[in-house]
Amino acid sequence: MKRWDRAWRNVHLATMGTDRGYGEVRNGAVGVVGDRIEWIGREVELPASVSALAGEVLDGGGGWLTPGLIDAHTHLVFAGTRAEEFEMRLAGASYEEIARGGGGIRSTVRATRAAPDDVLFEGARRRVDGLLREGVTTLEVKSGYGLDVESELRMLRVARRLAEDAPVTVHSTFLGAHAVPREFEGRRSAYLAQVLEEALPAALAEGLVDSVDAFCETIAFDADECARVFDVAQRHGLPVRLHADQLSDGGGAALAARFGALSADHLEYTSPQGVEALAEAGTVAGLLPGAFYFLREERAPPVRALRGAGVPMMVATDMNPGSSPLRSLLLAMNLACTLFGLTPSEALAGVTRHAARALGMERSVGTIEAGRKADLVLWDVEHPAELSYWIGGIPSCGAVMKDGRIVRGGPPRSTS
Ligand code: DI6
Ligand code: FE
Repeated sequence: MKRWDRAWRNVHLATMGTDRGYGEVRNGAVGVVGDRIEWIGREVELPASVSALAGEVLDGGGGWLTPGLIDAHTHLVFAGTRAEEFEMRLAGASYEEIARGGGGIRSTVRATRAAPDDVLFEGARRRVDGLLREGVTTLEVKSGYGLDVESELRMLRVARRLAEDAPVTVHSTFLGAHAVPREFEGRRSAYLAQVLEEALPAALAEGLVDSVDAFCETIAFDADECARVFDVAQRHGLPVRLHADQLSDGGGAALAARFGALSADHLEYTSPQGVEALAEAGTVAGLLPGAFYFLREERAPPVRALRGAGVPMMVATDMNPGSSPLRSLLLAMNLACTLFGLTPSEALAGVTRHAARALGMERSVGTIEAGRKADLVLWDVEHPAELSYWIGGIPSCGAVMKDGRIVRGGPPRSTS
């Protein structure tokens, strides 16, 4: 009886287990039992020959092994596109003007409510496939394009179905407080009551909610309204996250910190006081360069201040049809470096270690360490910096291991 089910050898490890850098282990090996990592280290330190230890040996061909990538902020369940609004914005209209004119989120709400479940699922599944090809093994999906009870539930059911249908862990986030729907125009308080007294409890009753988010912005909900959402979420024992300070300083970062949010995301307009509040609360800063780039924003998040205050920084696609139709997490990494000044190792930490923390999953995924899930990706690159270096046309993702089993790319070379 072999000690391990399978083992990787002849690989360099970017463990992401250190506060800085890649946590490199050159010429490494990893032992896997079931869905967990059992052992990591240099191959020369193995307690016996790898073939004596493992039922199956995977030869990484001298490539790099990283933790499975994590896209910790997506709105990838939706119907329709907003390509016509893209044309309007290129012709000079602003994102806010379009939203105030009945477009924006409400446009996608109309399309999503009208779409049958299977259409919603198939569209989301195609978008998930693109992430899987890039080595994503965990992702988050938000509701927020339904904005009535049944449509919000349908979105969250699709999110759960994605995890049943694909080799990916899905964290589902309730975002009923994304926008006020047309039928509640002028009746914001009544809409929030529906969100908090009907939609959220119904979603909880079906086991569809892992965390609760809100859009804190002049075109969405103010800090007091978001605080109402957080109060109810925490009464239900749910962690919270926030879309904060994206287009203006609405005190979102400080609000998120006050409630001990897992993460506060966007942060382009976050003040130094907001940065300090995030640092004190241990809240992760979610950097979403796709929205910054696509909306042609001019003010970047205060990355230097976040770094100096020791705030962990996560990077995600924010994949959504309106502000960030970005379907590549690797491109999000490149944009985070090029537009926000992250280093390549910070960008990789942003889609592994810190992304796991933004989902409250840091004890199970996000690093290559004994006891963590065996979610691993083999890359045919000479250095892990290539993952954020190439602009599109991903570095070849040689193989993906999810829960200890190869789910894509076939074993590099397997000897039993
Ligand atoms: N912030 C965003 O950038 C997206 N939602 C949010 O809260 C925009 C979503 C959309 O425009 O459809
Ligand atoms: Fe978002």
